[in-house]
Amino acid sequence: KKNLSLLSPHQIELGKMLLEMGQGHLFEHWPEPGVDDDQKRAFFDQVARLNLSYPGGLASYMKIARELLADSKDGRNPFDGFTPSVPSGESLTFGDDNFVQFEETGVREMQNAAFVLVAGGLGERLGYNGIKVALPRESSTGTCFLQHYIESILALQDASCRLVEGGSSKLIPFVIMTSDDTHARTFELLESNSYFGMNPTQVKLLKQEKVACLDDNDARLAVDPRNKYVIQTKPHGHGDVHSLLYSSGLLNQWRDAGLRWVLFFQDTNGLLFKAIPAALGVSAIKQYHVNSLAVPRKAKEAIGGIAKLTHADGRTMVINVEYNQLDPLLRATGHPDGDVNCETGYSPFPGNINQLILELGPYIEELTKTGGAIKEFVNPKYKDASKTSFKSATRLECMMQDYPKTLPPTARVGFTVMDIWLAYAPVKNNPEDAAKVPKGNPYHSATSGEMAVYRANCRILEKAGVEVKGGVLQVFNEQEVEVWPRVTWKPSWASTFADVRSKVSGSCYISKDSTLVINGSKIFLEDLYLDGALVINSIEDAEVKVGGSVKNKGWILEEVDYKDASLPEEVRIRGFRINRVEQLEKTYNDPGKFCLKP
Ligand code: UGB
Repeated sequence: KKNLSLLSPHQIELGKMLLEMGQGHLFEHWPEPGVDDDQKRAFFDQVARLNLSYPGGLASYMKIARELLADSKDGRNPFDGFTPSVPSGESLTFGDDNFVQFEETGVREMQNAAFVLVAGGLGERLGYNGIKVALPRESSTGTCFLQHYIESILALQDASCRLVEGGSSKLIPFVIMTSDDTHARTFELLESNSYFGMNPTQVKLLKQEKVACLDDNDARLAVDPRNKYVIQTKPHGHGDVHSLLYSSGLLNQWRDAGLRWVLFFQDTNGLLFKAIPAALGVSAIKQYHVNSLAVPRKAKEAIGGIAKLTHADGRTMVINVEYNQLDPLLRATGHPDGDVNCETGYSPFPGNINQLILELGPYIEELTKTGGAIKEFVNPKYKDASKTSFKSATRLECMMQDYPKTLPPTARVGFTVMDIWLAYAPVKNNPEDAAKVPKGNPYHSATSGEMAVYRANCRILEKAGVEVKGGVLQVFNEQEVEVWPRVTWKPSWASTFADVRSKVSGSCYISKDSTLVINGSKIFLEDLYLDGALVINSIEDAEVKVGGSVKNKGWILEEVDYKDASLPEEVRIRGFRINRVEQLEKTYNDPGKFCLKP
């Protein structure tokens, strides 16, 4: 009470709220006025921030925390009363007529889309020191994830404009959710690279705040061990994206601008944009309010399973069951073996890759009711079986894919299953953990992520009629991966399978150790025989026909030791580097038509 004179009326209100919520311990050590006054004020600044950034404020946070902590202590799980079954969704096969149709519809709809990248996570499992979106997606060109994402969105923007008759050149909005851990470095990466060609007005960074940590089952707020005037905080999870979008006012702006779709995606999936046009086509044709992208899932793989949950009272929902919850849920509902593969060699539950497509109108309607609050969970690590104290402070968390949990039964919630090789290759695990992944399960490492890009590009070329040699098994960082020719192209070269088909003709061949870098949009491969490395750079107005026979020593993959500290971290985590021994590189910087035929 003696310290009240230091505080503004708003701070006094916040103090009262904390006392009423049983948080008196936060002030117990406070000395007389005149000592540490600035720190006391800073404490209330932090309380005000925590209060403002949580839907319903801190009081609501503590109330929900007590309920969830009590449930956790009693061993009650969020799926109590629900029985899981395998849901039915749209299943697409790359390249067939159906797929091509969905892609075309998707590209048309891009004019009405906004993209949201959740990139607030530090990627503790990967253990990389930088931000994950700055990692190269592949090391042949060194293009980082963020550049690839931006160029993919720009390519879709242009493609949509070309396809829609009289289409206006609408700029697709791009939001990046950052956190204190990633914000400054993400901004810096954009600024120092001129936003990778995107108009800076298209890009908005929304920073998520951390939430207060909790010391016990009464949700007593944890004091930071390093500073008694600071409440300890931890990340709240990717589910924050919904409340941030809502409070930013962007959703209404997008609706007023005539947009219809919001596409959410994660930080390190180098294949994702190969799946996006078709997935948006599914949303549009099936009129899904919510469409989650999925791939066949290996049992125990660290991706959530999409399940239909039916409650004893008749309620049903199609929702992600997170990977750590799927096994216990199955065991508790009559599946004694838990999360196991079925006769297909995969889990019967499709794997959630956390690419969500939401229809904007119903999304706004829902958020108007919820403020963007997402059903949370708590995962305390208890000291012992009495479940009364924690090993370290815990906090509430939320996931963006839990958005459908509050939707009414009338909501159209669906999902779209795509081939793994086409749609999903995240970079999440460090080399040691990746090497321990059970045989046959995906590594989700920098090594597998890069190899998957080459494999997907080669397979797509094969489908378009190119003869490609490859698929040789090789071990890097103790992970056995398929090695294909290092084929990369700019998103402006092809956003869809139809684009690839229109750029490849005649009889083309690529040998197994070749590299092909297509760095331009109007490059046409015709009767090309490639056995080596070929790099073609061209400006937008140069049309280049590439054929004939290209033979040279090429670019060689050299194994490196991930423990070799003399190498950059980006290289070490892959277990290989590229030795550019010899290549044919041609650059076309003038407008016109050209023919390369060595
Ligand atoms: N992220 C944030 O932006 N803020 C945060 O506070 C935390 C994360 P992880 P996770 O598809 O591979 C998810 O850590 O959470 C961003 C799904 O829950 O890579 O273990 C972060 O930057 C799971 O169902 O993954 O698992 C990153 O972009 C499954 O689908 C994203 O959120 C799995 O991803 C995901 O964070 C998957």
